[in-house]
Amino acid sequence: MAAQPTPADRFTFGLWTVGWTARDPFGDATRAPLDAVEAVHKLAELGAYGMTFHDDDLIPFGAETVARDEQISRFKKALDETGLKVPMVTTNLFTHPVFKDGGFTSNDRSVRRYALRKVLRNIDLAAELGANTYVLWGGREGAEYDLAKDVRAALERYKEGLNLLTQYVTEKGYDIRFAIEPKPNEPRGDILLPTVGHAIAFIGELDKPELVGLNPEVGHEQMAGLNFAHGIAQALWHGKLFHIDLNGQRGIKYDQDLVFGHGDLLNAFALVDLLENGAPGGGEAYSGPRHFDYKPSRTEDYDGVWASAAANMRTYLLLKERAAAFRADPEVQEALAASGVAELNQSTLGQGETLADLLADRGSFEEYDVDAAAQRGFGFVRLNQLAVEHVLGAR
Ligand code: GLT
Ligand code: MN
Ligand code: MN
Repeated sequence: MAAQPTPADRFTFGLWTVGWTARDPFGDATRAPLDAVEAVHKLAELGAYGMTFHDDDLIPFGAETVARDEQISRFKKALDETGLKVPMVTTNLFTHPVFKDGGFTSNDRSVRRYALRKVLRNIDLAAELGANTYVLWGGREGAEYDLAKDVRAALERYKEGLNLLTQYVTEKGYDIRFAIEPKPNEPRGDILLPTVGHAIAFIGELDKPELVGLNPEVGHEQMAGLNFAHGIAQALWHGKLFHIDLNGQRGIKYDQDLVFGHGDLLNAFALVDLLENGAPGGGEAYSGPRHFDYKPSRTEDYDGVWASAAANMRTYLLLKERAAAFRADPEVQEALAASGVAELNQSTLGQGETLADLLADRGSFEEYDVDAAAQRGFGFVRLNQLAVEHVLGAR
């Protein structure tokens, strides 16, 4: 089994993932802090391609310029030694108490100005490190109380913030695009831009929509009871899948950030099939980094942390292998055809056919045998069983 990751697989990890010390709302940290340099070496050994970080993961909040520069140069040295890349960078606009009512959409204007400056400073570092995606997760952009947040005004301020960021990278000539990460709730009671769909609609209102896309996370859509593979298919269709956060989630509850595949495994299979092979009828596959945003469970020591990091990559590769076998199986191809999956690629009107032609086509309506057509069985269950058998390695 080819489940040994290499940099060619383009697996990346947030420094905040393997570096999570496992403090939660009910209990203290169960692990000692992890040095960024050690994380770089460990991830490289495991076969990862890159690492990502928030400003404050790498450089403690409020560090003096000298300490900041020193930490950046230690980090760059580790990247040089290992060849690990930094394809994405992001900003922490959620930990410090100043962000308790949000960054770009805080009711306090001075906080909004500070948040923008914090992001702009870190974009310079992202550009210096060669990152071309900048993620914006607005975990504190939201509210607990409906009357305490003017959502219309908050969206205006969010838009103002994004417009300033796209203006900045354009003026600086940076090759950086922004990726909004939706989440329905947690830490706020309700977060703005809660799902892939909300974020796509918002992007359409921006000055430079071509510079803004999405970083959807498996668990965040599943927390809202949504189908992640469907969300990703739509993001691809809009040309907006700029980045992705892979992890696992078991149903509608708090954000679990489990290892990829440790939640809804069949949906993870459909997702990997889509990312690797594109939709069954063609269309764009995903070419960006396969980024894991998970939390090594609080029960694990550092051996468990590194084992869980490896598990994310191995599970992805196993599913990739299973997806290739699924696609190559003649019985699957036959089942896809019988189910009409390929038929959905045919346009509903024929080549050159007009609306008037459709209206004149008696066979499509007046003489259409609705009852006969209603008899058709689609065979979707058989197709799904074939998928299950491929996932289980039974075929
Ligand atoms: C935080 C969050 C993640 C986001 C990170 C990027 S921070 O850990 O839970 O989903 O991707 O800001
Ligand atoms: Mn999450
Ligand atoms: Mn995430």
